[in-house]
Amino acid sequence: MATRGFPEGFAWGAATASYQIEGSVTADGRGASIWDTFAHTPGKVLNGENGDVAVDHYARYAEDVALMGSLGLNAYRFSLSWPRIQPGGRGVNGAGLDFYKRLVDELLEQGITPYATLYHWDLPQELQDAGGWPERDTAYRFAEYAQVAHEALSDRVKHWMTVNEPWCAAFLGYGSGDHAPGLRSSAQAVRAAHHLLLAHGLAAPLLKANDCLVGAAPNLYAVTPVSDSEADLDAARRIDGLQNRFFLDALLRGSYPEDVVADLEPFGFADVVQPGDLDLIGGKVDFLGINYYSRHTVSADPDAAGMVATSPFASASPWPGAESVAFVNAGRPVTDMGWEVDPGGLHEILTRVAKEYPSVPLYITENGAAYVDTVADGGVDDQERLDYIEAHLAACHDAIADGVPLKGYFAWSFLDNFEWGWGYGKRFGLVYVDYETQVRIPKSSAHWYGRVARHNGLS
Ligand code: LGS
Repeated sequence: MATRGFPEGFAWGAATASYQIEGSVTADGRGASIWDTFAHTPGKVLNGENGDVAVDHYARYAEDVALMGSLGLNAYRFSLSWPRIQPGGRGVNGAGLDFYKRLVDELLEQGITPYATLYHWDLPQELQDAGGWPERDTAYRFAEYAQVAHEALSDRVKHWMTVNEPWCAAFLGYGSGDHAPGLRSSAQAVRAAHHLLLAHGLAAPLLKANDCLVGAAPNLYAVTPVSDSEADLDAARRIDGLQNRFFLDALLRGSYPEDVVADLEPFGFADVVQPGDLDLIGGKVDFLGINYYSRHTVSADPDAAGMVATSPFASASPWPGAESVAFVNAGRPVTDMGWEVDPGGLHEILTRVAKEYPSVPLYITENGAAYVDTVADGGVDDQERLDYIEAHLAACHDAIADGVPLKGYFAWSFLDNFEWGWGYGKRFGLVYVDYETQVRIPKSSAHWYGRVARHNGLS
């Protein structure tokens, strides 16, 4: 097949998040985050695992960056740990900031462009003790933290993302309780969702200084009803509304979809939004990051084969007003998480966002798959992961051919790591990590992806 080239300057990267890889949770004055507390609470993470050591990236960052460089990546998306930079959620911890300065220096030396995410779910515990994201004040605290991080790093980091997957942070953290801080209240979850977006809106103008570009990274899904019955269509409208339109409309249009606002009325949503908030939130992005993994096929029949794999302990619903919607397996192959592989859904999301919210440069800020990996002869042959990424890159290529302004792709994840409620059992990395020895072994997918990056295209 002819080479399917990508536009010049395309960012070929991989992504990680602080709590999932860094370890060293008490080093250099780091404070505690809600994930430290949650992971140390029995029954919240499979096998009682936690991020205390993770993949020791805090100590091994230079080796990790060198490996990225040798594979051929030209971009890296990582997140900053808020409690390293502001232990307790206030002030400035120079030693914590120094780690990110060292990391960024190493990246630039390897010719790798840094893309920094400010909030990938590790809220300082003290801010949760004061109420966390359901409290409006947390958004103002976030803007202060963003300012501190920007001042220290914006000479060298030009791409900033405010919040990663605000849907997860709000609805899994405060609604279903599957993620930290583990609260189960739809009313608190909808407050959290708005305040995460407000945090974005307050921080974005500060982050633009020094010629920086600002984005956010919501997780979007293709959504289809299992039939075109009125009830299933309405189930799909509700899930699409909460998962996609709520965040897209707020970030890109400065409004919330009327139907979603109406659905959230019983949870007190109208009282959460203050005059002027949506003007602050809307239209502040220079680019939009999209995290894409799968499609939701939904049914209004609560007895339909339900499947929402957000945690091994999945309990309460993370969908206010759509608690009885069932998630149906539509028969596609699944990954080790049980999530269906649907690259067509990525093409659908990209073309939809480009059409309905035009003129915003897009990045795929996460895409990838967990599969069971086996080390044999010193290597890991992960053909299924390679196939998953290749199919999704082909979908990106098609979308670009259709006119979508896609500027880059970040595989989730660079390294195997702490997969939240699932602990270390689920491996998403391009690079295998032996958790006993911390030895890194690039999988076949890493070697292949590096070649794609070097050639700027699929062959
Ligand atoms: O490790 C996380 C990855 C893995 O899969 C990362 O920290 C998050 O930003 C992100 O949530 N990640 C992720 N998301 C996929 C969720 C898929 C749920 C699919 C349900 C299908 C019906």
